[in-house]
Amino acid sequence: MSVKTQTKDLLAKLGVDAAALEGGDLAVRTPTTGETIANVKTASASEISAQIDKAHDAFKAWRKVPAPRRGELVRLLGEELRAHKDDLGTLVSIEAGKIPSEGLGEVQEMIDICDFAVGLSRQLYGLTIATERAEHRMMETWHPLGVVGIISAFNFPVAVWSWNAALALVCGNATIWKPSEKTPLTAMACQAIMDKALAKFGDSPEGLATIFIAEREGGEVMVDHQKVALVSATGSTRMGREVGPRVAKRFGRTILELGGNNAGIVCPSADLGMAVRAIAFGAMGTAGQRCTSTRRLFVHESVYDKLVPQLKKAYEGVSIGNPLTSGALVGPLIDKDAADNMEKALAAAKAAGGSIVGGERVDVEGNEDAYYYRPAIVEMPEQSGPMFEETFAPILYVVKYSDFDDAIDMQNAVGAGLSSMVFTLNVREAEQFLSASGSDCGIANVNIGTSGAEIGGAFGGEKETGGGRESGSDAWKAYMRRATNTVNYGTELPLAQGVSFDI
Ligand code: UN1
Repeated sequence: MSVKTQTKDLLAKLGVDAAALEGGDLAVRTPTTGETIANVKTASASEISAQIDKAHDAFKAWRKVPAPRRGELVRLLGEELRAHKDDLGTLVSIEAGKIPSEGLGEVQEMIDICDFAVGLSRQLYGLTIATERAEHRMMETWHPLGVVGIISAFNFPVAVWSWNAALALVCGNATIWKPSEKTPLTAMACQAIMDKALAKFGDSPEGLATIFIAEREGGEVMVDHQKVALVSATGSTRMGREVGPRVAKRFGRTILELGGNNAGIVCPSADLGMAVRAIAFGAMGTAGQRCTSTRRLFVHESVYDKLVPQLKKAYEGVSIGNPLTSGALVGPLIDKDAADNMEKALAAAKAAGGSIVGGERVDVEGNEDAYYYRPAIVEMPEQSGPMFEETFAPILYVVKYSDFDDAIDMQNAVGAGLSSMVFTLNVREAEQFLSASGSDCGIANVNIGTSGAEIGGAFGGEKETGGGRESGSDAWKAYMRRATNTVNYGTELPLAQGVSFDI
């Protein structure tokens, strides 16, 4: 069966109308073979605007629905995702090129966040705060925000939507989603799944949770629209630099989850076997196309000559192939641009004195328009050149260090601040790494890789990563507005700070 037919069958099973896959202006390709698998229609600016207006009306009704009842919609979404996990996971493999286990893992992440959000729907709480005035009560309440616009990237084409949508919906918001133009089919499948949950739920307002397929200009309509209270954008730092100020200009809110240039430090006492496995998954997994992928490694001089050969062995042995037809661990890069960026970074690394193992293009099933590469390890004399930038490809730069403070400084010396790890059995090093003067990232791990975070924690990072937090912990607060309420249940009207104003 051709991959195009397989895609059509899967989409039909997931509930997407076959007519939506042909005749549109946006060609959709699979990175697994490079062939075009659908042509979908993009939305016009006026269609997007009308959709936002409708979402705003839906929000006005949805905010009055009790939060635990809103949780029921997300519970139903989780049930539908459980029922369609295999098909949606395979579709992720087709459209984003992930290996089956990672495609399924992404859908599991969606199910997990739904479970989390259902519980959260009974825990949207505010504080009661001591007041300085007699017979008064001061408290805070959290209210729904409005329409939440979601922008997601190709590399997590379904999970990132669910982190945002599950939380936004239980918090009483409407959502409107612009998926990456590289992965519209998985988004259409998610919408079909959402529609099933909405139908089972019964009485939700029309237009509560929708998508639109568009290129950049379509996204701009949403970014600039006054009725979109919050834009949650996941993607490159370049995209965030544009979205952030545009939304701020109209005093909208943003959650930005942008690039990562994640590093690890391997200390003298590290369990090297564990470190090799964590580094291999972090740097080669998802073909280096996670925002949490491991890109830089600082290895203590006393273990360098043990660790690096083990890593090279793992790299030489790793299987590269079509995720749909082989059991390979490394799939394709998303497209030619990604391949060009990988080649450019490797050339720059070489010019900076790097010594490279791997990094060659690999022919898979003779598909010229598919871009498979052997993951590369680049030993660098020092941190320089391309190490300071995020290249969305499986390149791992390795630098030797002798002083732990220097290693932390090198780790923190880049623009991005998403994820980090240290491998050590030394409690002083571990605690220093996690302390205020340690890693400056939003995620700092000990004896665990940089990628593959659970949904229970807040996800996001500092500096050029944008500062936003999604997913677990109290990330929900970004999807709500806070009101401080003071109630006077006495017969006097005392003023704060002892001010008197007798009339
Ligand atoms: C991303 O690459 O945009 O921590 C998100 C991880 C995943 C999410 C990655 N849970 O690697």
